[in-house]
Amino acid sequence: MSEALANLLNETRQFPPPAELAANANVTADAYAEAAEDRLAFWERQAGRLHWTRQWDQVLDWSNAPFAKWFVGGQLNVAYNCLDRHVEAGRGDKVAIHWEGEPGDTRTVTYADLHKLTCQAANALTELGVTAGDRVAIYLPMIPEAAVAMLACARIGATHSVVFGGFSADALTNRIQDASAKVVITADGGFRRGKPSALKPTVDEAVANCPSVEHVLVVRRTGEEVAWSAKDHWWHETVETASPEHTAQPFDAEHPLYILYTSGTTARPKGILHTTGGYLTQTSYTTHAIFDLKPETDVYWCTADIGWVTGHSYIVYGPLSNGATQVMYEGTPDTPHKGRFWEIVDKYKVTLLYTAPTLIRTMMKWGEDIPAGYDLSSLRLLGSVGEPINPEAWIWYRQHVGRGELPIVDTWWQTETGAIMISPLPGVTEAKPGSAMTALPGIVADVVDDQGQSVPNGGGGYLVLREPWPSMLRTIWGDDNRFIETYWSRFGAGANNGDDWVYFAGDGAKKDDDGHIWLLGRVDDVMLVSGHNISTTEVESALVSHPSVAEAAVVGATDPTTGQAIVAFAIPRGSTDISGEAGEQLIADLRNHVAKTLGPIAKPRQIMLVPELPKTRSGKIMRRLLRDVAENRSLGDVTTLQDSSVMDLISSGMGGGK
Ligand code: 6R9
Repeated sequence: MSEALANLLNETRQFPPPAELAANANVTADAYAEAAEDRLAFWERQAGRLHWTRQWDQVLDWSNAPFAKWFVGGQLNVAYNCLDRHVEAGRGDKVAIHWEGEPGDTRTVTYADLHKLTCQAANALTELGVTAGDRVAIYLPMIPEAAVAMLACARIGATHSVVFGGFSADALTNRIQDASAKVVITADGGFRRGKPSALKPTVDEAVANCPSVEHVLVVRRTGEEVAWSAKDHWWHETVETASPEHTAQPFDAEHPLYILYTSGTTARPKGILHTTGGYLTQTSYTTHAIFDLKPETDVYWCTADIGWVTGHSYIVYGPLSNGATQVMYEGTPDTPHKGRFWEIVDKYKVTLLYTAPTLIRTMMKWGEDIPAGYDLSSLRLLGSVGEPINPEAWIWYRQHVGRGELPIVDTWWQTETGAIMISPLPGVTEAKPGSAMTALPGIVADVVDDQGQSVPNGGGGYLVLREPWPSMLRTIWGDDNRFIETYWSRFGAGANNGDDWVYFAGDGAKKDDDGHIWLLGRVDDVMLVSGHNISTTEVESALVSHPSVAEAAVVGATDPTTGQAIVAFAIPRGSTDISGEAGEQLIADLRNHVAKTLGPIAKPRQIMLVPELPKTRSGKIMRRLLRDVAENRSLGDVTTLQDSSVMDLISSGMGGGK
């Protein structure tokens, strides 16, 4: 890229924290000052929130950068921290998980229940020959056993690799093979969109090509018929009959906790490796600080899937290490009706809700009458993660879910960072809609230009992290070179540019006039139009700020005159008329609206009105596929697509185009 990303959007609204929340917040502005004074001492204090069986000798060993070691010499058990210590403190009867199955069946799982099941699963895995350092693949629906399986691995020091329940046999095979997993934990299936959706046949297909797999543990969830082989064991016959007595052994702070493959919109998936002490320290601290979690009174709900890093850090490790009560939901937001999420908030009196922009934009499309039909007065804080949240979606979320008064924490982070890195603090920050605002205490983020120079306020470029952080990835499983090349070779020491190692996040960002950070999407998605870099996020936000648009995706398509031209795909809001002439008129209005909002350079060459957008299973728009459509190419790899029929709808040109 020859110049910094264009800096077009001018959003000036700002919302201070509610006074009561600010007065009682878990974390105040002092945290920034404390961390600035001594970053390592700050993290050392956060590590002290956990139970260690051996104190560390050194907070950070960065002598072999970019390979970090945090809390060197310290020992702890992650499952002990998430379960035993709460039970030992007399909180065994506290609800850990209010589980809601898609068909409406429910389970109430207390900390004592979760502890017992995890001990049983730890014994069963040990019985099957799993020892510390072995890898276990987990391919489960959103049922409590998913958390149990992860915690049981952590308890015995096995490294888990959770694979999204929606991934194909090929994707599962590659991931099992890459990590040489010894055991797979799965289920007959789960419920999705009102129907049982089988998982076991996919595992059977994968395991046939994975000689490393010795055993398959199968949870019975749907009760559907499954094929059976000598490697298979029913969970209820193996785990639920095992001894509930199990003493957690401590593991080294740098013991591998899990591998998680990034969805990878391009190329071969990367097995991101996270370890024990630093990861738990930062996931635990951020849950406490950013969600202001009060374990005695809050009911927390993160709507992510366990197969995504958000499910790892903010369903399992962060909330459970804090002793939270949370909701876990198996299904989709529109089964059996479009009010399902709000019904759940109402039913369990959810106080802290953490979801994704894609969900919020979908709710916008369905209309505000739906949340208005439920009592959402229990909510006190809202969170967002996964993509840049467009200012209008932010405002809608605050207005129609947050009664026009709740704080929103827009949390930027990645599978690689393990935990939240940039976010408002809910009792401190005056939030701006669409901005993740400020690096957390103890985190050093910056925006740099092509040369790696920090840009001044008002400038745009690449998001980088200048100092190592506790929950950082340690490497790419089995590929240290790729780890260095992907994240550490663009700027700083790895690019032979200075002594300091600089982490390249792959996201475009800008600093506004106050120095607050705005994420602009993946660098690969930036468009180069007549020599100007334009961010897809900003054009999308301009489109979403039009009252007739619920969601938009923008790509740069090759253009003979401008190099790239902006092509937009827009989903109209619920009642919008897009037939014939009305559709043509809307398209013309939208092009002018973007030109007026951002300037003529950002006016899309073409806008297509579509019913849906292609998304990954974690809800991110797959712009790569839309580029294929915009450039009339046949579609590339669609394996990570949530719903492959979406592309047929788009390609068939529903709603027409210009
Ligand atoms: C947690 C997660 C990481 C990528 C990241 C960025 C995008 C996530 C965001 C955000 C803007 C936010 N992203 N949160 N962009 N604002 N609040 O999503 O991990 O699946 O690895 O994706 O998601 O582009 O680089 P992961």
